[in-house]
Amino acid sequence: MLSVVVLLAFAACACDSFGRHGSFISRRQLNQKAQLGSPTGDESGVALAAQGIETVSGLKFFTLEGGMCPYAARTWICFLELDMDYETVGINGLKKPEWYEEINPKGKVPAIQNLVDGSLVYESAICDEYLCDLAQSTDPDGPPGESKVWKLMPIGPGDRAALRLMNDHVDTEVCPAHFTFLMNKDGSRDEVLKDALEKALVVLEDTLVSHGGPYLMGSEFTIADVHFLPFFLRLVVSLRYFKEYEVPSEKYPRLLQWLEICSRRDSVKAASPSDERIIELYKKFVEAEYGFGGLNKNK
Ligand SMILES: N[C@@H](CCC(=O)N[C@@H](CS)C(=O)NCC(=O)O)C(=O)O
Repeated sequence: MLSVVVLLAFAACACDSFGRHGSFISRRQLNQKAQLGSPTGDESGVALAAQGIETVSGLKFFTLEGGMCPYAARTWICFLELDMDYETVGINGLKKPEWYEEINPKGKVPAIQNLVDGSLVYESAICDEYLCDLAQSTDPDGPPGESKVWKLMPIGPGDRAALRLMNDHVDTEVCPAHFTFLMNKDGSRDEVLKDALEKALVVLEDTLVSHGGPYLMGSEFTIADVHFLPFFLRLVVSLRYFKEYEVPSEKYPRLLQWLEICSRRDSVKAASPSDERIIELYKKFVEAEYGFGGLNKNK
């Protein structure tokens, strides 16, 4: 049943075009380019994907055509925040090219291919940290010894662990609670499911308070914000439309303020679909008959 929903998502994503960021290369164009350099057509999928495209960084970003995938949105935001050069390759989710299995054996987006050293990276959380690792540098004017400059990641081991724990909470608690509530068709269970979601959201509200905001890790915008943003945006829009549920501002003032502040960033604007497109896509989820709870267990 899950695959039905995934297919619906792909169907909704497949026909759209990208927003203003990232040069879009279709599968057909990519294959044409690949075939030009591969007269015998017997190269591996990775080689095929790698041919014919040049960026300074040599980084290719695999995402769904249409740019609606919230996982890929995370990595997209990181590319933009880190000001990294990259080439976008849109994958048609309904008709994934065979070679894509060699980029990501799980067949999912996002994925990154580094043409310089051959690295293949997938899973959004890992892609995002990978980009931070690549962008990380040493401040020549810093104190003697190591003086690392990180963007989007804190430096201290404790902070880094806290960030990863928060991301884990989003994936394992918040996202499943959102989808379970959204998809529930038994009205008598709505209250319980709403409470479960609110309980999961309290952790993030409390974190904003304890870290002092305005961002989840404190004064700096980090991967923790990136990780939750695409999902919280979809949560707010979908629950308002389908459940007439507003995230209560008296209970979550910091969280709602956080969404507003983050939404002003160019990177977030670029990777955020309009409310209309979110509703259009989620209509397909909500109208599908299914028997599971929690679409996004981040598997
Ligand atoms: N755990 C993965 C989830 C990624 C994911 O599920 N992406 C969806 C699109 S939004 C996908 O590619 N699904 C393809 C499939 O399941 O075959 C991550 O964090 O990157």
